[in-house]
Amino acid sequence: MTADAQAAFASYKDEALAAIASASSEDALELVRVEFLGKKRGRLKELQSLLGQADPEQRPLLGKSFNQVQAEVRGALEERQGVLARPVAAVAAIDVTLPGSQPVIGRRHPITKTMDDFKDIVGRMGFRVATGPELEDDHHNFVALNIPPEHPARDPLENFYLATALAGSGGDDAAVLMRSQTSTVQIRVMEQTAPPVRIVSLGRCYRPDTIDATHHCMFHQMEGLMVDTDVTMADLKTVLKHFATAFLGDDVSVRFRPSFFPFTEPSVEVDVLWRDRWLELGGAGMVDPNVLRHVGFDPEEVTGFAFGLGIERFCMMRYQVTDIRRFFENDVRFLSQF
Ligand code: FA5
Repeated sequence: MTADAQAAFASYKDEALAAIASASSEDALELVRVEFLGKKRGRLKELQSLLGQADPEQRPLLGKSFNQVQAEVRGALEERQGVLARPVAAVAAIDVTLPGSQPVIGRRHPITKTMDDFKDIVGRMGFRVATGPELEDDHHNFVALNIPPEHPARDPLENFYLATALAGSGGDDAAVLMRSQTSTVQIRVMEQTAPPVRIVSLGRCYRPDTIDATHHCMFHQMEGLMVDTDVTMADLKTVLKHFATAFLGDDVSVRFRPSFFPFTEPSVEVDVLWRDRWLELGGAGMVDPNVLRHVGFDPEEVTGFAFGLGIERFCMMRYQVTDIRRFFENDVRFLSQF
């Protein structure tokens, strides 16, 4: 009987320790506890009854073994409980000096990605990237772009003027606003560079437009400017056609519609036909002689074209995004699709 009881204790212990080690959650471990240590129906109960059947003189020895086995199983269970209760990250031994084994979960925002693609495409056509400030003065946002003081584009309802500017008198030269277009960079570049000029500038613009599926109060434009001795409207269309084809594919047509911008003459709206739909993507034209004179260029010697394209609109076409607001909501379910 003693040998049988000892064997039963040993197999109880082996099975209990194996079950504890393989329990992978606190719930699973609780089931193991009930099975092996439960007071009412568990396996412990069977062992106790073996003790009860043993000869009285053997009981002290068997009782000692029984207590040892029970303590060992209980100890293993408590240790496992402690491990399973800890957060996963703390369980794994982390060597922070090793390279990360997780796949990279961060990615470029679709607008950033689109801007990078734009820079690649126009870079191949010889355009270098220029930058300019997002907070602008009256001179670069309006005056040098041939926008007179009474022009509606200067209206406070059309622009985000800063408080200092609004406190000043109307038409104040030092007025500061959040730039409403990237055309400001044309001026900044021409002020610093002698012809020939071939630049693009990509960045944020701000307008108090009503926000809807295709308009936002903050959006991005790509400005293009080329000035040389004999730049023509044909060059403008060729560059835009190459650009649109490189970004959207071969099945693209570009159309010019007559329009008006104070800083170009003639001026056009640029439409793109893509998958049977015409979409307006920006404005363009030949740089107005007044603008060239303003920066010290001689309009008898050089001509130029300029364009300003809405980056969100291109991005929406390419990735079939139907609402511009998605770009700025920071919803990872949307952003992770790109
Ligand atoms: C301009 O901003 C001119 N500066 C473009 C230009 C540059 C003309 C150089 C001539 C020479 P317009 O206001 O049309 O033009 O804006 C150009 C493009 O910016 C629009 O076609 C559109 O794609 C985008 N855009 C304008 N407003 C918004 C807005 N609220 N939300 C999103 N995109 C906008």
